[in-house]
Amino acid sequence: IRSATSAVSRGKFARLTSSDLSFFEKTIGNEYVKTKEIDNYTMDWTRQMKGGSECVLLPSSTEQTSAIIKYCADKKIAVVVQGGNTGLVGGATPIHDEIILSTSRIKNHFHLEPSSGVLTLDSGFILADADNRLAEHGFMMPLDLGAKGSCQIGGCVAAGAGGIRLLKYGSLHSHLLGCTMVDGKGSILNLGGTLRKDNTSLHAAHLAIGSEGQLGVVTRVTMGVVPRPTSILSAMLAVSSYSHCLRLLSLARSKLGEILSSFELIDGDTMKCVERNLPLKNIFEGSHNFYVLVETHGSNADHDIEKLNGFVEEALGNELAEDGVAANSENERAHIWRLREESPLAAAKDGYIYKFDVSLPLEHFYRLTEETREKLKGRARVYCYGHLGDGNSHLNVTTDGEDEELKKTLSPFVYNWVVSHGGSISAEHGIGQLKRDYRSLGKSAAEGDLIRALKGVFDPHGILCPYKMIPSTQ
Ligand code: S2G
Ligand code: ZN
Repeated sequence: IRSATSAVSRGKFARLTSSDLSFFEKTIGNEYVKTKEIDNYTMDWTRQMKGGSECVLLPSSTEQTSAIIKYCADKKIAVVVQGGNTGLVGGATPIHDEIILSTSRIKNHFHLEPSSGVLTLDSGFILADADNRLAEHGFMMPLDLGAKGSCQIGGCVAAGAGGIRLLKYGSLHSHLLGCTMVDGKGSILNLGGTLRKDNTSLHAAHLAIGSEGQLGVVTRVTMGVVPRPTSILSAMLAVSSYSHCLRLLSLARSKLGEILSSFELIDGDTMKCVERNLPLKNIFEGSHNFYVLVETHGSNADHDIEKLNGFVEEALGNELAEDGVAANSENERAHIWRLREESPLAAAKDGYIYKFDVSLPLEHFYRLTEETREKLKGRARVYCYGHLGDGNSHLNVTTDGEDEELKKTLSPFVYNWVVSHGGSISAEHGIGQLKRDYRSLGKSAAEGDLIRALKGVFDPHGILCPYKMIPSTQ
């Protein structure tokens, strides 16, 4: 277990008392105030960060959440907000003894307006469950990520989740229409609404996206959902060089156009790691330097199959790819995706892991991996997989033991490299505690002042998720 950031001293927050606990029990019911066996809440998904909360609260509504936050603001009790706890930067787990407010039970309201395709749902709905409920009406959630089976829509909004279909459907900013948020004073803010077009004020609901619990607890989300594609096809290509991958991306955009939904990358070392650490076989004979995964979403299978096969044939024909296959069964499509979606699991099994989630201009995207591999030759293994179509690289580094010097030097090296090449130190995973020390890299002082001022408006007592993305105004 590591404290991911430089040691952050505990703020001037109250210590929990028995009268606090009895207030919480009176407000939400004894069984929803947990003080025992709470490791699954105090430890993050990577099992590498753990805090010392003494209690977990599970309110079932916006109103109960408001009563809790009002009380905590009054008593100066620090609170960390948690959805499905699937995050990768320790944003939803405590640093010290912040109490945990889980949105897991806030999942009563779910309303789809079928003619407009506008969905209003409570924040505790798990992404996959929401998507399954939409399927019955021919709709689909516009985002999909590996954690879909346990991440909650409120947490997706608060984390600014990206995932594997952002290329076609856009980010959550393309879909969020409104949200209910309980701010750090316990006030219930109903921001935005259900209209696709409402230009009557600042679009304050969008502040919730990527807010990481700093401004308030998202308890309800209103968003546009998308028509469920009746034709979903996937192909995988084996590629010799990164420049060929980029040319394949251009070819995919021109040949697949509006049906292109995903364009993912797995580099050769990652594929070898997948084959070594998981019972999963590469779909191609022999090893290649890169693998590209392409998915299309459309409404006419014949039309889509013709376009995808045409794309693969042209890629092979003009030698952009060394090998390529369009999956012709659901099993084959699932296998192709497992190779990509289980790359993180394979890397996690490879030793002590340093995970990155960076955005880079496409011309620099793979250079970072090459320079890191060069720098750490013989000392660490370096993997790269990710959403090439979005310019989002998941560089992962593993070592056999815990290399104390690397712990200190790798993140500064990677993050300074990324910022100096016009990139972002966090594409979709956020800042949390893991990247707290680098949050202002490449940012202007004026922007920092504005962000802190906004934090002060929403959370004047600084009780929400302290020690993380936004320095407290206290
Ligand atoms: C991905 C999630 C896991 C990881 O695979 O696209 O966002 O290892 C990641 O970063
Ligand atoms: Zn990702």
